[in-house]
Amino acid sequence: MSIRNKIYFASDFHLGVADYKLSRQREANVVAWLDSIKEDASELYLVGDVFDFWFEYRHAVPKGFTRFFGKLAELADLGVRIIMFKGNHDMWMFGYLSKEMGVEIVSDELIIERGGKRFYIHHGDGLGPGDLKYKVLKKIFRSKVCQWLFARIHPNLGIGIALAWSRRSRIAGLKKERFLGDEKEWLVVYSKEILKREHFDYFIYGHRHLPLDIKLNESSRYVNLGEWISYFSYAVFDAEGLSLRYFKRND
Ligand SMILES: [Mn+2]
Repeated sequence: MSIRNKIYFASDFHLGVADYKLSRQREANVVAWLDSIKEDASELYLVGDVFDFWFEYRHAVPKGFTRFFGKLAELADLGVRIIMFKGNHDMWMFGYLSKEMGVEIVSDELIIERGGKRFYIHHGDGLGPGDLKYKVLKKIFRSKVCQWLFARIHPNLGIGIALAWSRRSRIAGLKKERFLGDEKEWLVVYSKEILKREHFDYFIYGHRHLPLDIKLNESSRYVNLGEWISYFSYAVFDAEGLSLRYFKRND
């Protein structure tokens, strides 16, 4: 009988980019990682942009990701609680993953308390100063009417357009992000704003595509989960606290 005493966090696998072959390699890394945590994980938080594009139609879902889904289902069946956040690339999850494997879907932020610590978790899109263009787009993307209209387009065309759009994004270039400094890192700014009103021990985000572990004050940290094209980064919380790690396959 294994002891499930660790909580894992990862984000931005962007399954689907940059092409089929690269995506399958990345998927294999993700699956190896999931396999390595399946015995001691109590909870798994996938903090957005797991897919480079995902849209659920009433009776159809995008092709691919079979090994990922298989491993995720295995974890779910073993009793690991799986929580998936909507990212800016894959916010169109409407219940398929919940029905198939009990995955809990989070639309925006999630506040949890574990081991006496308070966590603020969010994919990280549309927060903090700037990026007005995306903030408007997010309203459109999240609108029920627009989603209904998009679902009326034949999937071959709809998914085709979405993939073409998605592959013009930052991550598709496979380039590493650079740290901007505390004042310009918008999720640092955003977290510090929240701390003025409310205490959190940990702020956990994805979206930035850069693994970060930044001290915000004496008792708060901002951890960015990075991405899985260059870093294979994730965070784990256990009796030792929260730490940012890098997965290395040993096969
Ligand atoms: Mn992303």
